[in-house]
Amino acid sequence: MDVPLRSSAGVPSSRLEEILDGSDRIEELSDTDNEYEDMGTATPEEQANIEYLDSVRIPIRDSLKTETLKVQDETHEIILPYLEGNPNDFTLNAYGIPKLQRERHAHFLKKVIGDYPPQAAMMDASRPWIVYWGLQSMTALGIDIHPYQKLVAHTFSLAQHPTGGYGGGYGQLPHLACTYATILSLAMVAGTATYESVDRKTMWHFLGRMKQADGGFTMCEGGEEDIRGAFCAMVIVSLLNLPLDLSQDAPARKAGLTTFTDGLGDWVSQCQSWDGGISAAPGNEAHGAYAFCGLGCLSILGPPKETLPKYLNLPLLTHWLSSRQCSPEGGYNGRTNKLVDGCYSHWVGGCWSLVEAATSIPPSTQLWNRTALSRYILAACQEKKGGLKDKPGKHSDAYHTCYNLAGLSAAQYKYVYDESVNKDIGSANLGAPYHWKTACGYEGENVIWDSEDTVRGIHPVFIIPYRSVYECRRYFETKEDF
Ligand code: FPP
Ligand code: K
Ligand code: ZN
Repeated sequence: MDVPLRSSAGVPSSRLEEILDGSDRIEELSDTDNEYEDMGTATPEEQANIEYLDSVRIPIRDSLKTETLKVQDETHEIILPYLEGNPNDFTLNAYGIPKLQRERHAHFLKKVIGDYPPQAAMMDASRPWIVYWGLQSMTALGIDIHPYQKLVAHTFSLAQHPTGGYGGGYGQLPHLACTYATILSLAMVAGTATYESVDRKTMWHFLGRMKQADGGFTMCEGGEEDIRGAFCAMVIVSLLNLPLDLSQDAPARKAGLTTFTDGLGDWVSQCQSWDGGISAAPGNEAHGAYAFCGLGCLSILGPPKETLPKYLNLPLLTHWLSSRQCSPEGGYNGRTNKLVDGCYSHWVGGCWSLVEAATSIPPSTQLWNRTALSRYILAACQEKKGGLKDKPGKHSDAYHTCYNLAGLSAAQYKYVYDESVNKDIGSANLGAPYHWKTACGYEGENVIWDSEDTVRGIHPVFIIPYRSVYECRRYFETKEDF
């Protein structure tokens, strides 16, 4: 169907009705438009808001009445007031958009990293994640995390398992997700003693035990094999500069595999679904979080220009990714017919720099709307008490704070892959991801943030600061094997 890309203005109402399937939403849309036209006294900022909202009200409607459509409509109703006005009474920037509420978020993050009451015991196995999300959010806001260095190194030294890898805490079995969040946290706080606290040899054995005969990785011994495992394993092997050879006790050796990377690209390839997205494991439903894991894994296996087109159908993936941006909300959803959520600002928004590094899409091509995403994050996902969240009506948490801020960075900066970056490191063993840099911050007419609302640049594959990534790898490149 030929759907107008701009507002309902100028579209005959019979045509609109046809497009909107005669639902009561038509009345609402045209009423709202009339309201705007009648106002006449809008400030320039209000006028810009009105024009923006008009431009994203794309009335694509499913004619089938379902529960999905109902919650979708309810979600619009909850979110629109935050895009149209300022219900939180936040300070506004020069574009009439809530400023990044730095002090509120800093206050929230201090509590995230601090002590927990006894009721938090149920989250114990997620402790490495909470530390990672907290520290990464702080660095994105430019908060110095050095005061936490010793505490973080000590916390994780207790969670290291004698057989290799990290669990959620002392005595817990090692798990790839815990190990991933731990290594990223340790890389962020950095320092020789921190780096040296990692037992690379037992880590190498642990990762060897996760490698499967079909090329993928399980999350823990006897656990599920999915694309998180493929990504987490590559992040760890690469950052710690571990030998690529599988240990002799690795079960995948019995199937003839000899390295961590054997069969991995093909395994990721099988995770691309019929609609172009990427799923947790071959045959499953595509999801934004897994799309990022798949692209991240391939971007560590080699330069994105080589590995992405080799293992993925990129035009189909690009279509699927761009279909994740929700209208009129402006943020992303994680999968087809589901709701917008601030964490997908990163899981989907963060995919673009990896995809762009693999294709020759001219910079003028707008594959996604950075303005709309930033608006969603700043206007709808900031919690008054601090922290960022899924959507209005939800509470803020460390996870959504981390990934909203990472998504904001993806909207605000152009990250590029450039072989001439860090010529001294990354020449061997999964060295591709050490050649990224920030080309520029976005500016011009699509910018709706003040310079004070910009977050720090973030390494687009590892989602920690560039410096943390490069220093860590540089340190471990001085090691011969173990
Ligand atoms: C669905 O939740 C969410 C998933 C199926 C994926 C969750 C995975 C991650 C967040 C990423 C893991 C990444 C690493 C690196 C370990 P839902 O049904 O509640 O949400 P939805 O409706 O938005 O799909
Ligand atoms: K969700
Ligand atoms: Zn979420």
